[in-house]
Parts: sequence; C-alpha cells; structure tokens
Amino acid sequence: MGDNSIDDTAARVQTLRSQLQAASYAYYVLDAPTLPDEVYDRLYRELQDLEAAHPELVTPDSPTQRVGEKPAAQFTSVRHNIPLYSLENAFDLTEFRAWEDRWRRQAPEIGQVEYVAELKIDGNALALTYENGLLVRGVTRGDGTAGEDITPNVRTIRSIPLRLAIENPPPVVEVRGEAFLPLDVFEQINRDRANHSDPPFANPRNAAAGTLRQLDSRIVAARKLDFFAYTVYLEAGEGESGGKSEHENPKSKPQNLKSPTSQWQALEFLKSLGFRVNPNRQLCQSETEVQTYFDEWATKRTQLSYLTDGVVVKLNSFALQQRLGFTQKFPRWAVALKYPAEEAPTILEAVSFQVGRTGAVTPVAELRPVQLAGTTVARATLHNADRIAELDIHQGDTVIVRKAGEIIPEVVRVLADLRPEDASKITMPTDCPQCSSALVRPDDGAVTRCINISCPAIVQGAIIHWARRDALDIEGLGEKWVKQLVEQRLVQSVADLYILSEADLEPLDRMGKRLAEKLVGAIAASKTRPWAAVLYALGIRHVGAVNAKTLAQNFPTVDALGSASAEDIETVHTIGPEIAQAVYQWFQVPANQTLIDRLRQAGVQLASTEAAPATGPLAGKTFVLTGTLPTLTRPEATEIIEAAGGKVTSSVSKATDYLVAGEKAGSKLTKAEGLGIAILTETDLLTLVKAA
Ligand code: 3BA
Repeated sequence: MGDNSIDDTAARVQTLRSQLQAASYAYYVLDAPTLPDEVYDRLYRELQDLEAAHPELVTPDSPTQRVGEKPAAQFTSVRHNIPLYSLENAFDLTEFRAWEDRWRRQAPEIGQVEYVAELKIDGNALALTYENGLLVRGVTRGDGTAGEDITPNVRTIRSIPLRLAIENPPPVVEVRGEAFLPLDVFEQINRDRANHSDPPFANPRNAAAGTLRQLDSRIVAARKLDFFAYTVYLEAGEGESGGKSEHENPKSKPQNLKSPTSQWQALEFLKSLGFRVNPNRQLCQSETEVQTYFDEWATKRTQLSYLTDGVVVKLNSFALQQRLGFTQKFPRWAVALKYPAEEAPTILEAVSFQVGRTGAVTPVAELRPVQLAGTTVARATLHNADRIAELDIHQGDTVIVRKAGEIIPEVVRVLADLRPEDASKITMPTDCPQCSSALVRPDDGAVTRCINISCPAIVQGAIIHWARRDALDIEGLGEKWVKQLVEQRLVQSVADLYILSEADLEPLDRMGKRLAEKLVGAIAASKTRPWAAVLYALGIRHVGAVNAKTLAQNFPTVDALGSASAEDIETVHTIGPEIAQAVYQWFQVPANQTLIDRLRQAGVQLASTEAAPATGPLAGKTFVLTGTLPTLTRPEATEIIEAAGGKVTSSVSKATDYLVAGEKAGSKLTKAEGLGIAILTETDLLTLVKAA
C-alpha cells in the first residue's frame, strides 16, 4: 500500500468517526436521532474494519472504544482533588426556610438572590476527568474524599462524551453528575434476574451502583446506564478546593473560553461540552418560585423515565457560593428538598409462599389494601427467608410498605410495638406449598427452593415461560389452561405439549372444540420458532433472551452447545463464566437430555436454519472461532464469514479449513495445530474476505 492510500484510509477513519460521533450525540444526548440504525451500524462496521486492518489508527475517543473490556481484577481507589460534598436535606418547606435563614444570618449583606432548581436524580455521583479534552478517568463518589476508578465502565455510558465537544479545551476539566438507570432498563434487568432466580435489585439506584461496580465492563455496556451532568471544574488541579479554581487563574485558560460564573451558565456550558444536562431545571427569583417548582414536579416527576427523589436548590452566583463556602460536610449554598418517600402503614393479614418456575420460593405479604403512589397495594414481597427473620414479622403486624417508581411493593419495616398479643411468628415453610416435597436452601444462597422437577408449580411456570411471546410464542396458552393441563397430568414437561390432541384438550373446563383446535394449531406452529427462542424457552439459569441469541449464533445446533465445555462457551463475547457454567451443567442433567431428545422428535427447531449462500469468496470453507478476537465479537465474525459464503462450526475436526484464533485460545488451537489446519488472526480473516 502506498502512502496515499494510507492517508486516504486515515481520512476515511476520521470522517466515519465524526459522523458516528455526531449521530451518537444526537441519539443519546439530544434524544433526537439523525441516522437510521442500519446506516449507523453500517458506518460503525466500516470503521471497525478499517481499525482492525490499521490498528495504528485506533484512538481512545473512537466510537468503537466503548464496548467494554475483559474483567478487571479489582478497582483502585483514587483520591478526589476536590472532595464531593454531601447535600443537606430539607424534608419540607419549613426546613427549606430554616436553611435559607441560616445562610442569611451568616451573610447578612446578601440581598435578593437567584436560585437554580434542578431535579435530584436518584442515581450515583461520578467524577469524570478530561485531559486535553480526552476522557481519562471516571471515579465513583465513594466517601466523598476518595472513590473507585471505574473508567472502563464509564466509557460504556453513551451519553458521556469520550472527547469534549469544544476546540482548545483547558488541559484538565472535571465534570460531575449523576449516573442512573432508566426505569425501563431497571425493570428489564429485574425481570431477567427473576427469570434466573437472581434476587432483584431493590431500586434503580442500587442497580446502577451494582452495575458501575461490575468488574466486567462488557456487562456494564449491556446495561444502558445514562448520565446527567451538573458540575464542571476547569483546570481542576492538584490541591485546589471546591469552586475556587475557575476564578483564580484566568490567564492560563485559552482566550476563547468564557468560564461560567453561575450554576445556570455552568449547566449551559456542560451542554456545549457535549453532556446531557437535565432539561427540567429552572431559575427561581424567590422562595415562592422554588416552592412552585417543587410542587409542580411532585406530580410531573412520576411521568419521567428515571427516578428523582427531590429537588436540588443552589445559589446561582458562583461569587455568592464562594462567599458562603462549606461546612465540614455540605456546601452552605445548596440544599436537597426531598419528596416524601412513598411509604404507608397497613396490616399484614397473611403470608403466602409462591413457587416460581425455577423452584424459588418467595414469601408474599397479603395486606389490608392501602393507597400508595396512586395505586392500591394488597400484596408486597418479603423477598426471602433471611428477610422474614430480619423483620421478625408476625401475622397481624402493622407494617410499612413502600413503592417507588414501578418497583414491586415491599415490606420495609414492622412496627413491633403495635403487635397484637399472641400473634404468631411467620417462618419459611420446610415443605413445598405445592407438592409437599422438602425444600432446600444452599448454605451460600438466600433462595429457598423446591427441587422436585415434577412440582406442579415448577412445571406450570416452565410451560408459561415456554409459551411466552419472545420464547415459543404459543398464542392462547395462558395460565388457566396450563393450570388445568398440569393438574390433570396431561402435561408434565414442555415436550408433552407436542403430543396433545384436540380430544385431550376438549374436555377441559371452558375449552370446547373450537379453542382446542386453535390451541393444537398454535402449538404446532411453535415448531418453526428459531433455535435461539427455543434455547431461551428452556429456562436455563442466566440465559435470558439476549444471551440465548448470542449462544445460538455461536452454537448453531443443540448438539454443538450440548457437547461444548464450559470453557468453550465462555469464549463467546458477553458470555461470562457464571452463564457458561450454568449452560454446561444444564446439559449434563440426564432429564434435560431426555427433554432435548423428545423435543427433537416433536420437530422443534434445535438448529439455526439460515443457509449460507453458496457463493462468495469463502464459499465451501469451514471456519472455527476460538479465543477473544481483538475487535470483532463472535456473532460479528460469524456474520462476516457467513456473508462471504463460509460456514462456522463450533468444534475443530478434519473438515475444518481455518481456525480463527484470538487471545486466550485454548484446546481448539492445540487441536487445529495438531491437524495442520491453517490458523488465522482476525486481520488475516478480514484480509481473506477482502482479497478474494
Ligand atoms: N446536584 C446531586 N451535590 C448536586 C455540587 C453539589 C451537588 C449533589 C448533587 C454538592 C442530583 C452530592 C454528591 C456530589 C457532586 C458532590 C444534583 C444532584 N449538586 N442535581 C451542590 O441530581 N442527584 N450530590 N456530586 N459533588
């Protein structure tokens, strides 16, 4: 390649980067998409390919550098140059007035002031450092003095720019704000966790905190965190303290930069740097305007896609902020005006124990109905045996239930003083409430389980999961039919569905001939659902719809997956050791093997059906992928090979033409070398696709 074409490539890479960056900003920060997904994906792929072929052109602010890295061993603790103070709370307007009186007494010369009212996002504070415009560090708040360096995780947050959007940025810029999980993402995570019998996160803030502290940033990338910025320090350097830096040394700043002198300007400035800034802010000229804003958002906030727990009120002028300064813990110029938590007292009438499809037994409080956050709550979760013991909960107790956002209500406290005499203590049952077999609880787990695979509750749950829209999509197979089918022992496993006849179904209560006919048809139609959906439907722990799709792409047949070792499975990008182990173990259980055999007989799809095109540069060639490739995920590499007419299989044999090996390649590499099979790097592969 001549110099010219290198230059051309560099220029193209630059163009792609700015196009992708602009589209991503429009999508994630402005919430106003400019490019269709397909176009974005095509440009992204082109950039990825160019970078793979020219690793020297990769830069840390490239849109490809957000995907996450392999697990870190642990995070390191970093001291904040400027501490992150806490916010003083005011729980009502009287307390807000008391706060105002206090600072006025301290600075009696100050007359009328302007406040900035911001929504208080219920998330986790982060401090982001930019050096020469590039994001170099992201640190949690920690105790305010020192936090954890979680830079790889921060890089996955799409609304955080990897490079500041201004020319000639100051050498060091520190931006602070709140990382949070949108409610729909939070709910999806908890649904997935429930499906895998993992304990749910109590609220979006805990889920965000847990996500930010994930050692595997690939998991973080999948969780879609978001970020609102609210503080910026220019030239935040060693030893400087809060709020001072921007006024003391104006000369060393680039001439064209106008430093903000108020919180309102700072928020506008953060927007110009490329950050997402919460749009629902307001300048208030009086305490009354603060009150109006607070009242207005008390209801409007319930419509937002993220949780807020109050309003942060800040003196607008930086000069006044500086005049007031800080106490040991708080800035004197800011206060958090909190909304009351959505809690209410009621009476615990009984506790029932639900058995889920994984056998997990969940205690559920049956409550005297109570109004909470606009809905009537009659049931609340008690989570698990530990929680019951901790609460020391008794029948008839007065309990406090809480509901925040869309979260399942929970019992948070017991008012033991109000307990009726001789109330009986609630304990976890020793036997399954559905099938009476003994429940087990592993020493290391919070979850109590029924392990009888024929337990009607488990079978019912498994069938309902199997019939879900995103699984086998069996229309009409709802709870009332499943219950009868299981009770009458017509169905004891999902495989039994496929031998049901209309005559079997017709006698069911309220079924009739027409419905029976429809249902048999719907069950038959489910046989064409793709292998990925079937894999998801099997209900293997940790295998939600997304993981199932990834696994199905990398293991195109049930036999390939069933014969893979946990290590093989783990080499797939985004599949961690816990998932890999769960899949491997599932296939080792003889009853599960029998289930697969019966499904195969029934004609359910246990392999991918997309046939590779017979033409293309790689036509007729068989590839095996192993290890972690530098830029491509397994599904991406598979797609590239298949698009070029090649075939990807999971195990190395004499029929294999090429092994594409990445980092951490194991036994497959050894085997391929033994068989004399050609070994390719990712770059070799891409060259091969292009050259041919
Ligand atoms: N503004 C949280 N602190 C905030 C800068 C001060 C501040 C917050 C805020 C101290 C929000 C305390 C942790 C911290 C940066 C210290 C907000 C929010 N302002 N809008 C006044 O939305 N949760 N939290 N973060 N420094």
